[in-house]
Order: sequence, then structure tokens, then C-alpha cells
Amino acid sequence: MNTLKNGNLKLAVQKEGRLTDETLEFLCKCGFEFESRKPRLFSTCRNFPLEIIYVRDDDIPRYVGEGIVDLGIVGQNLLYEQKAKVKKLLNLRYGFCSLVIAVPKESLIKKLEDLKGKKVATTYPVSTKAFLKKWKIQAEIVEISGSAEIAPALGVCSAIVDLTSSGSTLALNDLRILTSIYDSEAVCIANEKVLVNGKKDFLKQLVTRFKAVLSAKNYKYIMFSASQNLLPKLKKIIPNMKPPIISPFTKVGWVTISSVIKEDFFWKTVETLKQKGVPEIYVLPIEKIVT
Ligand code: PRT
Ligand code: ZN
Repeated sequence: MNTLKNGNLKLAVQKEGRLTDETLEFLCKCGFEFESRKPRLFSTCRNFPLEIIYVRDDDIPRYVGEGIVDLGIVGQNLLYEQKAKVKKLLNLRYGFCSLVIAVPKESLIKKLEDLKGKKVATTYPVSTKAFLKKWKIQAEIVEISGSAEIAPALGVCSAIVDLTSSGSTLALNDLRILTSIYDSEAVCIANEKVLVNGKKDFLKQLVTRFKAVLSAKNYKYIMFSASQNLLPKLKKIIPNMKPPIISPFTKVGWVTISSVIKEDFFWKTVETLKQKGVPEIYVLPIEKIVT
């Protein structure tokens, strides 16, 4: 029978839900090989001292805080809501959503102050209370266990506080956003002790792998040939470009140039290169950037 090994890092991930597929995909990209999760409570990694434990997302901050597991991957929203004592290691750039206050489209509530004396239904009472307190709005918080979007139609409340990502659930229920409380994404969290105990070296290796995959996501590798005369102009467009290569395959008077470009500036850079007369640009995805 498979049992959890004491020396291994224990990482809790959501068993079945919105974060599950992207989390497992991310771990695979980091090079961790483990059994399929389907019938399991946990999987042992074949090529790294790591156990993956599958649980409800709501339990992850507490399990990490209490040291039942060393690490967890969870929405930042649950950290804000549960105020667990954990160390946030990294933002993982998926699972994006926002916690918002929404009201029926036809509602007379137009601004935050209009919520005074009204009922607000939510599965996020702690975040809601803190937000309303910050803005000195006295409203009644009605704690519900799910499906906040139907609460106004049922007459339970005048407003809701819920997570939204695409906005389609709000639209389908004739709700509009009054304001956003915070933005959230998946994060990796750790128990404070794992940063200093016997597992800290494994943790360091794991974080290096996580960072390598995350950095790669933000960059593209580009390669192109250009006339040598263009070099001064090209250096202004791509300040971090690698030394130009003059290879036997390059036309006389031309050089081959490669560089790593940040995703945010990618299209602007490529368009400027085209305007300066670069005929063809090859773009390659980067798997990992190890620093
Ligand atoms: O069973 P378990 O307790 O593990 O899962 P769960 O049902 O409590 O959570 P789950 O799987 O719904 O969400 C897990 C995490 O995904 C959340 O804690 C967030 O960090 C993140 N996330 C990202 C979201 C959303 N986007 C999201 N849109 N969590 C929930 N929603 C819900 C929202 O509550 C609303 O009902 O999706 C609906 C709105 O979606 P849109 O796309 O129509 O706006
Ligand atoms: Zn949950």
C-alpha cells in the first residue's frame, strides 16, 4: 500500500474543481512525474521527494497552517477569507478571479453608500465584513453556503458578494458589479516550519522549478536575420539582444540575431522590427528559464 513518507514534501492541491487541472498541468511542466489522481487521495512523485494530497480547497489553508501538509496551492481569496497563518511563496498566474459586490441590474443601489442598512448575502463573510468596515458602511451580512447569484431574486438580500471570472454568471442572473473587493489568483503557500526544517533544500529546489516555469510563461524567444547596417537601430529596439551571429548561412552583410522578449512588449517589438525592414521573425515558446 502507498503511504506518505515523512521526509517528503507534502503538497495539498484541490481534489476536484476549478484549480485542479491547471495545477496538475503546472506540476507536470515543472517536471514532476506522478500517478494519475483519479481514484486517489494522494500520489507519490516518481522523480522528486514530493507527495500530492488531494483535498477540498477550503481545507488547504488550514492544513498548511497547522503543518498537516508542508505546502498548498489555493486561491488567494481563501487566504484573505480564512486569515490562515501561512507563508505565501509565489503567485502562479492562473485561477484569476475577483471578489465583487453585485446588485440586480435595475437596483436603485448605484454606489457603495447606498448599501447602508441593506442585506448582503455571501459565502465570503470575513472579506465582506472587512471591506464594509473599511468604507464605514453599515449593512447586514447574510452568510450563505453557495449559489449567491440567485439570492437577490429569492428576496434574501439586496446585494451579493461573490467571485467572478468571465462575468457570465452575473449577466445570466441580471446582476451588475457595484465594486470590486479584491483580485485573486492561485498561489503556492507554505507552512513556516518547512522554510527552516530538514525539508528546506527540497523546498528550494521545488521553488526554483516553479519559478523557471513561471518566468518562461512571460517570455518568448525570437530569432531573425537583418542587414548589419540596421544593428544600431535594432539595439535600441531590443536593448538586451544577444551578440549578433554571423553564420555561413547568413547572406553577406547580414547577421542573425536572437533575444528573449517579455510577453508584455512582444507585439510592439515585433511590429517595430518589421517596420525597420526585418523580413522574417521566428518566434519560439520557452519551456523554462532557470536562473
Ligand atoms: O469542492 P471544493 O470546495 O474544492 O471547490 P469549490 O467549489 O469551493 O471551489 P471552485 O472549484 O469553484 O473554485 C476554486 C477556486 O477557483 C476559487 O477559490 C478561486 O480561487 C478560483 N476561481 C476562479 C473561481 C472562479 N474563478 C469562479 N468564477 N472560483 C469560483 N468561481 C465561481 C463563482 O463563485 C461563481 O459562482 O464561478 C461563478 C462565476 O463565474 P463566471 O465565469 O461566470 O464569472
Ligand atoms: Zn471550496
